Amino acid sequence: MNLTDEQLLDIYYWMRLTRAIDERITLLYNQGKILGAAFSERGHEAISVGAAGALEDDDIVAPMHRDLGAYLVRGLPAREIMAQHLGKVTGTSRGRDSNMHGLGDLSHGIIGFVSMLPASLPVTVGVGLSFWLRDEGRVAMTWFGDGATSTGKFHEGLNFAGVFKLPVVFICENNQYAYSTPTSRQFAIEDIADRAAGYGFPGIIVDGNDVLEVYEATKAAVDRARAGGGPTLIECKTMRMLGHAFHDNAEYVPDELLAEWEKKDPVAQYENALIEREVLTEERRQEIESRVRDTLEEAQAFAEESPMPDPADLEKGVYHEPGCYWEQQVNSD
Ligand SMILES: Cc1ncc(C[n+]2csc(CCOP(=O)(O)OP(=O)(O)O)c2C)c(N)n1
Ligand SMILES: [Mg+2]
Repeated sequence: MNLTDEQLLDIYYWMRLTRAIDERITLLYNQGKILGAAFSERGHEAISVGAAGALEDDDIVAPMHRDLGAYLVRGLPAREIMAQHLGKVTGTSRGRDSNMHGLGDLSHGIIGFVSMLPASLPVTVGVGLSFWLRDEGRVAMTWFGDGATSTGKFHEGLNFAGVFKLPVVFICENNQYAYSTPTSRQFAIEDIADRAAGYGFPGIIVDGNDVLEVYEATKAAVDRARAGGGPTLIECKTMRMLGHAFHDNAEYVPDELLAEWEKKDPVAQYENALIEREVLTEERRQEIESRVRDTLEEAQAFAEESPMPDPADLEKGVYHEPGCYWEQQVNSD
């Protein structure tokens, strides 16, 4: 591991910021300020931050609904993420949605998240294909859950990437549940990583609660992809610590399982490791915490002060074919 102390602390900052925003979103949801559903990524911070941190600026990512840290690490401002959750015009979808759906910004190399899972996966493979055809030395990365691996898009996407040795890194967040479906009802194998062999490239298993392990494995996969070695599937083992979304109390998840994983909380675990290595002093911890708080409060204030979208703009930014059924309806009024 050749990360400097400052880089290690930078990772800590992103993990703390991710957790703080996640907790604030929970609070805002409970206060009824979030329109529609909202998702928590609690327990997934090591995967989103660790994997996104292994990329270069001009690489492209397609994160999903439990990857708040990836959006932040890639430079999407916290204030836009907060505005998105409050359905404000300053959010990334300009008020057309009010949670992770629609989160994205190509100016930060982030493909907008689409809720049909895993719709972003074949798109990421397409991005990898364009990088490969143009010999650009860039890498595409996408995240998806254990449930997403049962879909045709996953198998077709991985197969295509394997055949052409595309520069793509697949990050699977195996959090043991897809809504209420446990992995034992999802697939008949133990490890999703085994599936990569069927497509002719490596499948690796990492502790998804250990940010440095996620970072190291991802960095190796990214370097390999950039050098023309082809794709890698990285299965990050973790646990979904809350319900599928906040409306789901997840009573189908055994308490003992949650208690066991709570002890492996990725943020607390990393903080303790940095303290033990004497990288994180109390002074630095307080300084980072105050930066996190400032960013969070500024983001929430910005979001709350932002206007709701103007109903007259409803059709702006929405694609429809000239002369299509929808346009005919509008014109016939
Ligand atoms: C094609 C499709 N089918 C069903 C859904 C509804 N749905 C949203 S998330 C989800 C579970 C996803 O589980 P997983 O892939 O394991 O990701 P996790 O939410 O656990 O992170 C389902 C069934 C959807 N969004 N898209
Ligand atoms: Mg899952």
